[in-house]
Amino acid sequence: MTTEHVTACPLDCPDTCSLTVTVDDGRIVAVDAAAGNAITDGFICQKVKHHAQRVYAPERVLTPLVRTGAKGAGQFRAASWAEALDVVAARMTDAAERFGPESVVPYVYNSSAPVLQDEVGMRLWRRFGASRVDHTICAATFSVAYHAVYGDMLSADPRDLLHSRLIVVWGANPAITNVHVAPLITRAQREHGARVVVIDPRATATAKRADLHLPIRPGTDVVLALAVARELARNDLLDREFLAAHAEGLDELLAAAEPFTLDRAASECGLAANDIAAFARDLATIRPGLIRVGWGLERNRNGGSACGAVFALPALTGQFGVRGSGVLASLGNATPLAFDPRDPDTPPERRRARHFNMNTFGTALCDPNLDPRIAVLFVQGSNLAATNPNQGAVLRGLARDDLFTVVHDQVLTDTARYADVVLPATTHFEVHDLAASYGAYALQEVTPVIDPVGESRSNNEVAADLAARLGFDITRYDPSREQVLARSLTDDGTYEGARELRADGTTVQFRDTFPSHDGRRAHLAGLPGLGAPRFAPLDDPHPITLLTPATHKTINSMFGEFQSADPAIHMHPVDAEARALVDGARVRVGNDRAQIVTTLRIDADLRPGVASMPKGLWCRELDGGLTANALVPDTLSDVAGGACFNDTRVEVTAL
Ligand SMILES: Nc1nc2c(c(=O)[nH]1)N[C@H]1C(S)=C(S)[C@@H](COP(=O)(O)OP(=O)(O)OC[C@H]3O[C@@H](n4cnc5c(=O)[nH]c(N)nc54)[C@H](O)[C@@H]3O)O[C@H]1N2
Ligand SMILES: Nc1nc2c(c(=O)[nH]1)N[C@H]1C(S)=C(S)[C@@H](COP(=O)(O)OP(=O)(O)OC[C@H]3O[C@@H](n4cnc5c(=O)[nH]c(N)nc54)[C@H](O)[C@@H]3O)O[C@H]1N2
Ligand code: SF4
Ligand SMILES: [Mo]
Repeated sequence: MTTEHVTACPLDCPDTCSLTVTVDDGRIVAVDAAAGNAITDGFICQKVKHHAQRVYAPERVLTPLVRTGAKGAGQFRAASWAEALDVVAARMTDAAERFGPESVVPYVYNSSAPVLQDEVGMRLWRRFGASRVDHTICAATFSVAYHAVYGDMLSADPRDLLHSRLIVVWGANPAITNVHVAPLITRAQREHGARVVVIDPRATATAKRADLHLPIRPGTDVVLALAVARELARNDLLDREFLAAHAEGLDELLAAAEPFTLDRAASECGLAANDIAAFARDLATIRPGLIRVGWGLERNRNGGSACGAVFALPALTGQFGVRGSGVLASLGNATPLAFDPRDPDTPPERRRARHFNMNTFGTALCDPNLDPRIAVLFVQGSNLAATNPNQGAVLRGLARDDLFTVVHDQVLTDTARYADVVLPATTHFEVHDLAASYGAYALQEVTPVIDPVGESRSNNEVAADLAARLGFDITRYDPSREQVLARSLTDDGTYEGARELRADGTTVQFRDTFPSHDGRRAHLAGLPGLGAPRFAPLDDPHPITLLTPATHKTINSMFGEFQSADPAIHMHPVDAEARALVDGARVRVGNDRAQIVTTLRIDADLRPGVASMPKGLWCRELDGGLTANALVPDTLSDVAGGACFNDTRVEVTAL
């Protein structure tokens, strides 16, 4: 019998589509768009159109597994849940007794899981007294910078792009990463003559259609933003009335901007001075104007000051208060859901635990002097072997004989291959939950459309199973949907209320939503370090900056099971010629951390000095088993300990 079900896509993508899933005889046969969602607007991405292939992929984990071969070899035998959970609970208890509970580390990310899938686990890990892993790998830098300038002010609504006459796309690639925003930009251009400015080192699809493309040198966005601020001030283009009423820190911002003349910015950013001047004029004179800030610019040593300076620009020109104006950032704070992970049973001495930064986790895993050393690692909703910086250290750490690793995942990822015990996880087609969006005003219901595949269990079920084995009062860890929801909703945020969230599509900044700082004022110079950008020494022995942007084939590393992005390195013709390299050549890409071998693609869409490889590759896609992440440094951004993926320097040589 064939049935159709409506659900939502909770994957780590801003769009959060409404889905129609066709099920035949208990199996998913098709996934497509569901009606009634203005953002989804009748289509979904090609990845999720083929999501059934992933649900039934040969890599899908169907039963608990216990390792039989060497770590990393991916050799396992099937085990029962009872056996697997007994072993995990025993290892956790043993580690806690011998080294203290902080020797147990839950590396739990779950950015592609429905929102409530963390609820039971968050309280369990705190009750246990485990170490914590801070979510710094993505958006931490961006978020801290946004908060410093605007506090809790909500993002502009992406649907308002149709009202914009100026659209600035800064360090974002909507045609790939936010596919329902790209057509809104094109419509604004075609139907309303909106002017589009794209600031990106690569000529993305959006950049190619833009009226002005500023192919900025990576990591210099703070210089560009400050030079624009200075230019606005010098040409009397500041909106003094708006600034007096709604902002603080103007003098500080302009003081930080003072050294960055047009000429200096042109030389640091690798842009034409008159393009920078034209951009400044556009910001002041074309209204309403909206800036879509992506995550490309946060991922380097200057990421925080860059985001902070960019976020301040629309305030300088008063681009707020009407539909089609403002900053399109993350809507992650728009959903009135909040769970309180402070379990009332948590003993006071366990309320403070040691924290790890995700971006330096490989080094931590390998560190023999850590006190206590990491003895038990529980990974859930992350494929850190493929997605973390400094992949070499991550893999060395995962290979440690004295480390006991548990991976709860849907498929046998690169990380799972190193596990002692693998636990099979449900997909969002198998659970009842919620999908909260970071790119749209929508909270949607995720409904189970099929039974759990194999013996897979949800995150909340696994946490409850462990709580029971660890001897905790299991009534507090009830994983049923009713109990999880009851514990998760804020007083004023009923689920029904949340679903109606801004259904009229009008969240206009400085009209419906304001900065949460005192007096509801923006803090233009809210971040320390603004104006003191950190640059690489000119004699860097590895002169090429390697970017690793998202691709249309995968969401991070998901879907790599059946459709990998091409692992080739793309390089500008000038750089290839200087190294006597031809298209299709096998090349070595290396720096002090690693050497990897791949194929060269000559690509004039890059700026000279910049190369690109896809993010999210599985290790098996490259001879030698290391991806671009082996080249990525585990240095941190200037605020929030953010990742520096786009601050990778390499040299490329013929093999
Ligand atoms: N198809 C698909 N969609 C996704 C994802 C995916 O993997 N695949 N991932 C999701 C996730 S987790 C995230 S965080 C978002 C990311 O969404 P985006 O931020 O849009 O994606 P990125 O590809 O990381 O980077 C965007 C652009 O930044 C540019 N860039 C790199 N360095 C710099 C710089 O220093 N300055 C400037 N101005 N630009 C720079 C890159 O060339 C790239 O075109 O996408 C989400 N959507
Ligand atoms: N080189 C480079 N690397 C990057 C980036 C970059 O720009 N360049 N970007 C980074 C970014 S933006 C991000 S967000 C990170 C993401 O990094 P990861 O979080 O490692 O992302 P994924 O590879 O998608 O891994 C998520 C895993 O969660 C599993 N999963 C999904 N839903 C569930 C669930 O309900 N339960 C359980 N148990 N498992 C589930 C999936 O099967 C998948 O294996 O990667 C970062 N890595
Ligand atoms: S991954 Fe993004 S674009 Fe694709 S279906 Fe899910 S929400 Fe929509
Ligand atoms: Mo991300």
